[in-house]
Amino acid sequence: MARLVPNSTTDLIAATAAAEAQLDGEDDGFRERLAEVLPILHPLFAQLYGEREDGREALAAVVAAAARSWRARPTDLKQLDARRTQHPDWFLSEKMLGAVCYVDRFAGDLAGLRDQIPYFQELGLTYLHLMPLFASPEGNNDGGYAVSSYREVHPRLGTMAELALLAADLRKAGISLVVDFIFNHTSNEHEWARKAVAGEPGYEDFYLIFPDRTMPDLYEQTVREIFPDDHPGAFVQLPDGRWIWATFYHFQWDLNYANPAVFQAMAEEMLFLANQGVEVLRMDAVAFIWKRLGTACESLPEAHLLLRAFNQVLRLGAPSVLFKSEAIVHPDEVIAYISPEECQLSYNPLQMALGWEALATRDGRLLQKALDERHALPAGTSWVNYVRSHDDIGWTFADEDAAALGIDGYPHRRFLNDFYVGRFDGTFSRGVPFQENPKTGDARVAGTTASLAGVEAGDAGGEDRVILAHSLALSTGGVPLLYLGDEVGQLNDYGYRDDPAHADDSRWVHRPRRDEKAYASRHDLSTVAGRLHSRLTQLIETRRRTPEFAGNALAPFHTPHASVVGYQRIGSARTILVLANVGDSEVLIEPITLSGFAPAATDIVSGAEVRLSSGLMLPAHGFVWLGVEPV
Ligand code: OTU
Repeated sequence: MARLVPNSTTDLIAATAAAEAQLDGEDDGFRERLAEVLPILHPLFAQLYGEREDGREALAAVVAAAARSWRARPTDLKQLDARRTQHPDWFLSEKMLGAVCYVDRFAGDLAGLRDQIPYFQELGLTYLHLMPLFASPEGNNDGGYAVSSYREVHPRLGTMAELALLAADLRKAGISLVVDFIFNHTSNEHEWARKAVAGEPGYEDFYLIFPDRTMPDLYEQTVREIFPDDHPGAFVQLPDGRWIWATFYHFQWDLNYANPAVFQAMAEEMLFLANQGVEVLRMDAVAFIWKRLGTACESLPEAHLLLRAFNQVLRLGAPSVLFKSEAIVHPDEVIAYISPEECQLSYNPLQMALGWEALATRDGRLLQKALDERHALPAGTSWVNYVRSHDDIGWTFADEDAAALGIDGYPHRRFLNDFYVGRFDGTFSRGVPFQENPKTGDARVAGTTASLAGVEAGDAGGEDRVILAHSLALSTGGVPLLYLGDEVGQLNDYGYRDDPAHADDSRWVHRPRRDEKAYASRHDLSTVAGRLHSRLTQLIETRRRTPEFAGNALAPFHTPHASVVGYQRIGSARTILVLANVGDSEVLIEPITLSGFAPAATDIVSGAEVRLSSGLMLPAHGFVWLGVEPV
């Protein structure tokens, strides 16, 4: 064995030879890509694994795996690779629309999901995130986020062959399949986990196992508790008395990426999924993948190096696949994962949380500040904007942004938690607390969009708030992502409390099964489902025919009203001006505020003419998407 040496030609020659052995004379562009990728991948490996004897072997093995995977890659996927290389900005189109669902909760199994493709087309979806569908332990498995095999679909849902067929069918329908790459941890039932615990050579070092509390105690001086309801700290004890790193549930064991064999093994799983037709990998819990004593063990520089290295492996073996970052952390950290070389897509947890913050406070200033100062992204990348996900809502805004508006972050978060879990007098929200930590006062909120927005409580503004929240996700830029069920106003499902596998995880309150009745009445305007569905689909259709909504670029637009959020999507021929009122009373936007635009404007949702010279009345929880021209 030899060490990786920065700039060493011997390393490059060894890696190239390993690839050649797999290519066996075939190419299809692989060699050209290898020539571009190796000078990037090799230094990344040297930085990550330079101290280890086996780093160099892992590099050669990874490159060989990519070559093998490329040879096995189905022709239609190679054609997709070629198309996407020609149009790398495909995901920035105004026609992009995403949705997310659990296979079992929405459609029973993969076959049932396939039957929903006509509905997905009716909605106009181009991106479908299926929640984790891999083999996982029985009982609580964190909604599938504890993976026992990345190569097996959970038998209850179907088979890997069915998943590949589904991916192809979705692709034919213009929909990109997105699945999670849960790469921070595996379940305790994964083959690697069993072998690691048994001390099988080659696997002892796949996880972080310590003989006693010495190291865990040291680490725990600086790491956060993520799921304190499950276990304190970041470690759990094994039956033999040793301690293993488990950031999330006790059955989710963190992988040890300081071991190059772990990178190699996971790169192979990633390439495998890419060849099933997965077009976007949602990179779960990216912030946690590297640990160093004395730090928070979150968002360390190596986490970025790892993502870059994984990305290069994809460039070799499955060039069209994109990464979506799941970092629900401080906005400075979220943005650091977004670049063409790292994650091309990212959840926008700040906009999501501040949309809710604005609705609770009836004050849009913190959201406006985020749109003004924290929305811009590098070229070739995009936000995924959403109203809520399968997870809790955490108040991840920057304290310094709040302070600039005279808001103290800590009590503000407490207020928001109280408001959304229904502990605040006069609240319209029916949420449930998630992972309340009495030690830190930290908590997060669970609930469906309709329940959090006031529909469940029967609040008069409930439906308007649901639409207003979606208007934000559909108009600020990037890929909008719907949680299926929200478009028909599904309410909280308290039944999770009776299911032993779910009772301790309140996020199940907002993961209801598909409500057949609500879907059946989606065209009936006398129902909540019908009204929400009709208003929402009208916005979706408007977005799709409005090229100004492509990409992420947004210019602020300020009014003198604290409850009004404003921004412009500037196109080549005209501008779309969006104004939204998060308050409970109507607001008149004065003519002077709008005097920079020609008096004749169009409400692009209804098609109505609007005379800006008379000012503009925004109803409570109301908004407009206006086609305007500068004077
Ligand atoms: C993710 O979320 C998933 O989205 C969750 O559903 C999983 O439970 C978890 O990882 C473990 O796989 O703590 O409450 O960014 O907020 O990664 C959600 C930090 C979570 C975490 C996030 C995590």
